[in-house]
Amino acid sequence: MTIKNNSIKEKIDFDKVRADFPLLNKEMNGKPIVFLDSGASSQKPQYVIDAMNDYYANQHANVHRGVYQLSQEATDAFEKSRRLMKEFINAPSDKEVIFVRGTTEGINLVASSYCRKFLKEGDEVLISAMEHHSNIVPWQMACELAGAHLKVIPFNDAGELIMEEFDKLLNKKTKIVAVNHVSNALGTINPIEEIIEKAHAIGVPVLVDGAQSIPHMKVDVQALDADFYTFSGHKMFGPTGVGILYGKEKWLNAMPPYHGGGEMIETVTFEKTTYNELPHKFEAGTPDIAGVIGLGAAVEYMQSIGHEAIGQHEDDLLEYATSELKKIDGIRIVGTAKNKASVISFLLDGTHPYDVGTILDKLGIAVRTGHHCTQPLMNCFKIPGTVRASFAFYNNRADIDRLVEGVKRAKRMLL
Ligand code: C6P
Repeated sequence: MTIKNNSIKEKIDFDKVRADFPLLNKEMNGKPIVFLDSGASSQKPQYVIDAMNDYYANQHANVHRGVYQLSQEATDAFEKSRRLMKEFINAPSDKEVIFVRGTTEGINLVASSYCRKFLKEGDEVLISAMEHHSNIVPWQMACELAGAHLKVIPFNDAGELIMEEFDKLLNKKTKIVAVNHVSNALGTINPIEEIIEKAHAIGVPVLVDGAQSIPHMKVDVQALDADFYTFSGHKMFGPTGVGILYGKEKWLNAMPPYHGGGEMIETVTFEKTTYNELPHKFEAGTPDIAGVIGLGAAVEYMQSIGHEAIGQHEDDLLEYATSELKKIDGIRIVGTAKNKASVISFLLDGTHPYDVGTILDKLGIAVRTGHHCTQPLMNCFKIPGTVRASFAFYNNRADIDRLVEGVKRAKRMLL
C-alpha cells in the first residue's frame, strides 16, 4: 500500500480511507462491526501492519548496537520514525522526542524524574478534576515521596475547567501543572494555551497529556510552548506498546534518568556511571523497534489524510451523533463543553451503562462503558460511569445511525 502526503489539501474520500482498515470489515456477534471505541484504542491501517511485518521479515536486528549492515538498516528505520514524529509535532529537535511505552509511561517518567529533582516538601502539583488515572496517580506517588501536595482544578456542569479557580490555585508553591488536552471521558478540549501561558508567567512548567488529542488535531509543541507533551501510539492508528514523551531539552537535561540499563549510559564503572546524551538518556534497554517503526508509518498515514480533513470529518460526526442521540427521550449527555473532540459520553435514564453496552455489543456495536479510568471525574458528576462512543476518521454517519438504533433498542429492552 502506498500513500502520499495530503499537504495540497485534496478532498479525501473517507469511504476509501475506511477500506484501509482490515478490522472494520469484520463482524462482531454476527453483525458488521461498528467500532466506536477509538478513545480506548484505534484500529490500524494496512500500511502500519505492513511496515511492522516488513521490519520483522526483512530488517530485524537490534538498534544502535551493531556495525553490520542489517543493524544499521534497522537503526535507520528506527531513527526515521523519530524524525517523522519530530516533524509531526513540530519539536525543535529530535533529541526532545523520547520513545516510551505510552502516555502512562510518559507521565510516570516526568512525575518520577522531574519530581525527584524539583519537588520538595510543602510544594504543590496542580492537576485537574478531569484527569485520567494516569495523570493523577503518578503525581500522588511523587507528592507522597516529597511531602508535597496535590491540588485540583475543578470543572463546571458542562465539563469545562473553571479557569478562575485555576488562577487561584496557581502560585509560587506550584512546581508543575499537569492537564489533559482532551478529556477521554467528556471530550472537552481544554484551554491549554491559556494554562501554559499563565503557568509560564510565574515560571511553572506544564505537562500536557495528549493521549486523546493527537488522533484528532494538529499538535504543535512549539506553538503551544508545552514543556512536556505525551501520547500513545495505539490511539493514533499505530501499535500498542509505544508512545512519545516530548520534553524541552532544558528540562530533560536537568532531570535524572528514569530507568537504568543499556543504551542510556556513556561510561560505566562500579564506582560511577555517566549518562548518554538525549534522547538516549531516557531510553534504557532494547526498545520496541517494530512498534517505533509502526508508529512512524502511522504518522505517514495520518499525514496522507491531513489534519484539516480529519478535523472536518470528525466535527461533522460529532455534531450529527449529538443531535441524533439527543432526540432519544431519556438520554443525558455527560460533557457538553463548547469546545469538544469526537467523544460522546451518555446515560440512558433508568438503565445502567453496562446493560446498554452489553446490548450494543450483541448488535455489533463496540462502545466503552464504565468510569473510563476517571473515577474522580465520575464522583464529581455523582454517577457510576457512562456509555462512551468515541469516533475516528474511519467512522461514518451510517455508524452513528446504527448506534442510535441500538440505543433505542436497548431502551425498549431495558425499560
Ligand atoms: N484512555 C480510554 O479508554 P495508555 O494506556 O498509556 O495508552 O493511555 C493512558 C491514558 C492517559 N490519558 C488519557 C487522557 C487517556 O485517555 C488514556 C487512555 C483509554 O479512555 C484507556 S483507559
